[in-house]
Amino acid sequence: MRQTILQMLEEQAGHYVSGEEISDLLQVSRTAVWKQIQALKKTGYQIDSATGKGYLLVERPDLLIPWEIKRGLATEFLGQELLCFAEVTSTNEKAKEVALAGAPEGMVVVAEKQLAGRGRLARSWSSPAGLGLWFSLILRPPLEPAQTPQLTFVSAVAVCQALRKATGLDLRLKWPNDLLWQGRKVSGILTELGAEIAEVNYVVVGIGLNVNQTESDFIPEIRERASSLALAGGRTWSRVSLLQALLEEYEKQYQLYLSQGFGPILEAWRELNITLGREVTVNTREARFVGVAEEIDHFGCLLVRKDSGELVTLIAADVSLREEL
Ligand code: BT5
Repeated sequence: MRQTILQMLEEQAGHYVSGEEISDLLQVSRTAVWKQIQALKKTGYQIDSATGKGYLLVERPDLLIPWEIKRGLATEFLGQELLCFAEVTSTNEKAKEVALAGAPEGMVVVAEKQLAGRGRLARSWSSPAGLGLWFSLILRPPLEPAQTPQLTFVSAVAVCQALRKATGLDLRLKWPNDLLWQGRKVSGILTELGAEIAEVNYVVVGIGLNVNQTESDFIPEIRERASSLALAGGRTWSRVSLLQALLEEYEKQYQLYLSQGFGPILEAWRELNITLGREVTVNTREARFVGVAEEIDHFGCLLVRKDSGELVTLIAADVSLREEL
């Protein structure tokens, strides 16, 4: 009922819709309509009510709810099914749970706030309420498990392209999964796999994006190294519009990858990255060394040339660009 009312108000954008018209269409009392309008206002919709005229939709809230996200979302399958939470431990955890229970490819889990957002290697990901996008995609790609690291690049390219187009900001990628603005981290991606030895069951791609944080919204531990689109652009952004842009671009890049392979993705990644050709400091679980980031191989591994001339292949590591130190 609430959605129908919103739809009616939206169709008459700029004009009042009478309570009578709504109650006639819905076959409910005027009081019932009034109650629904109050509920919508409480959710954050700005609706003006004028005696004798009816109701006017003034402004929609930037809320991560299915009705808002799906409105005008131009994807075939990605995000057409949504699970939205005000609060969740981690959208990746939720997504894995529902993927195991049979959720379809393309389902997206979104939260306003994560209580235990995660990065790689059990690190934590700060996800305060209402300021960013914290969401996970469920994919069921026809891939072998060994190919799935390539999806991190599909994701990185999709996120970077979508946000560059939507904001006009010069956002760049750092191997393997960081989106940076002027050297500061704006977004991170956590890809998790559920697979048999020869077959992928599901892939969950978790994306965290800082949108409207000011400097003081960041916890002290990351304040120096993190940024948000608001800080970068000097204005706030609609999270709903950004999420739509991200899902649309992601679907496009994912389909390109499935039909044409890793080549075009890697090419796009090369264009957007700031790691290759640079002197880097590498931290792995076992070692720390300096070298030059020379190339990305077909599995997404980074090849780093040490000063000794030895070429090291990195599957997972933290890489900092020398200028950052
Ligand atoms: C990542 O890990 O960058 C992957 C982050 C993925 C987060 C999403 S949110 C939706 C989904 N659900 C989850 O639970 N996770 C995914 P990593 O490369 O390991 O970077 C983690 C490091 O980034 C931390 O150790 C901090 O130093 C820093 N960090 C934490 N929160 C941050 C934030 N909001 N912005 C920038 N940096 C942050």
